[in-house]
Amino acid sequence: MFFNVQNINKGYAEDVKRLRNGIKPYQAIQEPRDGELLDYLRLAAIDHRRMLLELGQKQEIRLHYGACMSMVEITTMLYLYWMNIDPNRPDWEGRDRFILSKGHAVPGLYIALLQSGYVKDSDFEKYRTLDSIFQGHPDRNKTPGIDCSTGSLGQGFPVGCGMAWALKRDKNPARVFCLLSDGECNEGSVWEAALIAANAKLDNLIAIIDYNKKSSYGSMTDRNDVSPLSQKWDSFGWNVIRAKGHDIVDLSKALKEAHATQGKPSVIICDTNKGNGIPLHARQFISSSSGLNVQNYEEAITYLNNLEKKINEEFGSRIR
Ligand SMILES: Cc1ncc(C[n+]2csc(CCOP(=O)(O)OP(=O)(O)O)c2C)c(N)n1
Repeated sequence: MFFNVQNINKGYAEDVKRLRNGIKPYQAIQEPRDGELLDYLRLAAIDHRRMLLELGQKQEIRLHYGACMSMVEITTMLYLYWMNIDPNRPDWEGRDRFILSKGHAVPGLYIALLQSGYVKDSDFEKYRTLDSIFQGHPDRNKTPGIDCSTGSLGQGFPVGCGMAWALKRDKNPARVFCLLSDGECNEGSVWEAALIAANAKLDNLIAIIDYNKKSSYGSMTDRNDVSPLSQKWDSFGWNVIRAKGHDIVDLSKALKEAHATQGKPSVIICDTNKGNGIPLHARQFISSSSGLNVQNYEEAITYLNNLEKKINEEFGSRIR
């Protein structure tokens, strides 16, 4: 096994999949009805974070922890619950498409692909070697489940617009989910594509912005600020939804609203924390691809273990 974490805990993604089985796609999560599912999704997000930390430590790589940790609930929600996908058939025509336009956060996408069943634990042994399916940025020719190669910010989203347009033309009901970063909204290509998508009424396109308000070297407001984001997207003709990006229930409500919106594309602007789950990142700004020393790594694992314990204690009687 590459990830020890799967031995210590209980593989919460499997529990999510068991409960998810039989539920039609695109249903909002409701409390208290879906309490157990919700708890497992939260726990799967903790697993995801621990695996990211472990990957970084084992491979001694600098893996954009901030960017990856910021989007965990978003990809957990999409891959384990929301999207209409079949990991056994990555090329199935009817699948929803996901594009990680903020391609530097690809380690997080690889973990989501592992948890949902596209790739195996053992695939991580060769992580970022020449013949590995896992490269430093998303590569659609190498990794099952990846629909678009990205890495140059501002590139994936326009491709997503083209995909959504083609799906509409082919009368394919699949959706395109495209995850962008806030710093990426500095790219002109984002706004060209946003304009086209609204004019083409691509209501099968859902842009999700990981709005953590920090870019590579500091706060967005000190650089080329993109605020007010909501007003900008609204003026480009998009249906704008605001969500708490680490809150599974709020994300599910936002996705439901986007799903129900007709005649225009939707953007979900998610308020997030860069490096969420790593105490060091909460204390101070850490530049984009910095590693973690052993002390900060262990502190993060302890923090996540305590969070897991708290969820299990609060909901334990229902869970196991
Ligand atoms: C066109 C382009 N310019 C520069 C980079 C280098 N780069 C990698 S990550 C990053 C910024 C990270 O901040 P942000 O876009 O806000 O994403 P976050 O890490 O917060 O998710 C930059 C400039 C790139 N990948 N593409």
